[in-house]
Amino acid sequence: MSTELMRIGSISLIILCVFSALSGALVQGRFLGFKSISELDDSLVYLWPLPSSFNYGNDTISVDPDLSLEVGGSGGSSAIVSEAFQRCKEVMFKHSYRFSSLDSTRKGVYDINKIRIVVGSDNETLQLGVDESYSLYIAKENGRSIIGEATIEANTVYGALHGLETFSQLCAFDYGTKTVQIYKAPWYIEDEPRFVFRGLLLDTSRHYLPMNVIKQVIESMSYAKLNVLHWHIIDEESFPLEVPTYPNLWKGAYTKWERYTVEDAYEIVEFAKMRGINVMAEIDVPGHAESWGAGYPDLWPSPACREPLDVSKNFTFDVVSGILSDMRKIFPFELFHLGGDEVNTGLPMLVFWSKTESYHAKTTKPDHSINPGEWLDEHNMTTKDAYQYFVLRAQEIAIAKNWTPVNWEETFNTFKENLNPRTVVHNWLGSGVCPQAVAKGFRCIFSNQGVWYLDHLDIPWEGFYKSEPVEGISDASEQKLVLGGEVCMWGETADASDIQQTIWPRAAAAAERLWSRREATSSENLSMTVLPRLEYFRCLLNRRGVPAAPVKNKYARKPPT
Ligand code: CP6
Repeated sequence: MSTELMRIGSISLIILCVFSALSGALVQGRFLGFKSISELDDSLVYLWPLPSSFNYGNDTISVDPDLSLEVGGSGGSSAIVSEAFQRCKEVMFKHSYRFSSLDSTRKGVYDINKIRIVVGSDNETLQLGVDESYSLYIAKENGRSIIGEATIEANTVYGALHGLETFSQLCAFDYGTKTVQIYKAPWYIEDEPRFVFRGLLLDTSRHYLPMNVIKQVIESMSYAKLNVLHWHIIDEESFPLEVPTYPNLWKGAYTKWERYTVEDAYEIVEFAKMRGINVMAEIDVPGHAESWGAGYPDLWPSPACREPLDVSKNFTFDVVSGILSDMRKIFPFELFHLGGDEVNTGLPMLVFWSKTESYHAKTTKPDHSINPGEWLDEHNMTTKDAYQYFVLRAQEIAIAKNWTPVNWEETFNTFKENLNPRTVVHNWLGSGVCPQAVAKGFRCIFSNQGVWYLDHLDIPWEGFYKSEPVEGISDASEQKLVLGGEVCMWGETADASDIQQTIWPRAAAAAERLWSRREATSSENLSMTVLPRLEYFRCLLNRRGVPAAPVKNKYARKPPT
């Protein structure tokens, strides 16, 4: 596929040269319309996600496989930059190394042999809203760039990482000349994301994911400029994380091999940071925490009723606090997800958390002088009140540890402004909660299950691409409260064997929605303007070793005429 595209590329390059000669040296890339079938491929810019603004020309320039790095600015000497440069070289020249022995005579004749990266600040703090902008200039002979150089300028190392990624996507191996080339040079790109939060959820409770798989997912996220890994570490099914303060918790792991040590978790956070990605950890309380009781059965309201967590005991909140204290040392990101979804305040809670005949019949708790049912009566609470009490108390614990709490939308749907005003409301139901949440001044994250749930295999890439996080919000100040969105890879039906194929390429469709300007992603004609670019990006993932699935079912393709 990639070579095929390259060949089409060289043929249509000739067409472009003629076209460009007629239309002037530089083409304004932002809103190029459809011209004709033969020109179509070349009228597109094969970058994913599309930068916010760019200009290009019609030169083809070659890139030296011995590309060197020159750094400037107070942040240029960071290891984050130099290691990213090495990774970038590796993926760019994967194919050319096979030919480099044939190629010694070509030394010194490449158009680009140096990349200059200038980073304004040496502050490597990676937090929500960190400046991710960059500019990239590639020219072989031009006033703004010295001969034979590509230049990346950014305010932070994280902007520089995005610039390197864009540079690597412009590089294409040409099997004719056996060199890496950049088409349509000179390039002038100024780029920044539309949303500050561009996430992917991984669920390591339903199926354990080995360290190398999590790392490969993080690496591939950086190709699509996603910047938050939402690590749904623990749920009902298993508790794989080591928590030193309560060491029996990871008795809830499936096996002793399917666990993450504290060091493993550090390693994931560090690996992600080196790629400009924050890790937002989650403990989903009180409704998705049954596995906690494997090590501490007292956390269950009764042996027969294992969730939600027992609201009546201080021990429950001691454990929540202990987990958060240990996690605070591992996860520096300001957002922490407290779950709060799918708490059944109906029949099960009424039976087990209320003072009923069946409660007393079904539970025996010799050590427990007060049962949750009596506790509800004593505190004059309904089960719904108890749910709110739990969520708010967990929020207070998280806030006291200097975290901003994120909660699934049921907490907002049920308690509205009783939530702490700093709460970030995380949408998942098809409820249109974001417009309601921002109208009340809450920030929100968009993850509508009907369009952004990767485990829903029936949602096609277009469904992901067309979903708009600020849909239904017209006020500009309210739109600003939408931090962005997140695609969710729940783990019930996918594990290490097929997770990348399930994530990609559809997560990339959402990634462009979250990065690129709204006008650029609002095309009416997705199959002409977006699909070929997404197919190219999927190929790029494959070339880089990521087993992304085909974008589209080709069986339905019309036969060539
Ligand atoms: N686990 C947790 C889940 C889901 C949620 N929370 C979920 C619900 C419905 C669908 C997919 C996933 N598996 N903890 C909801 C946020 Cl369709």
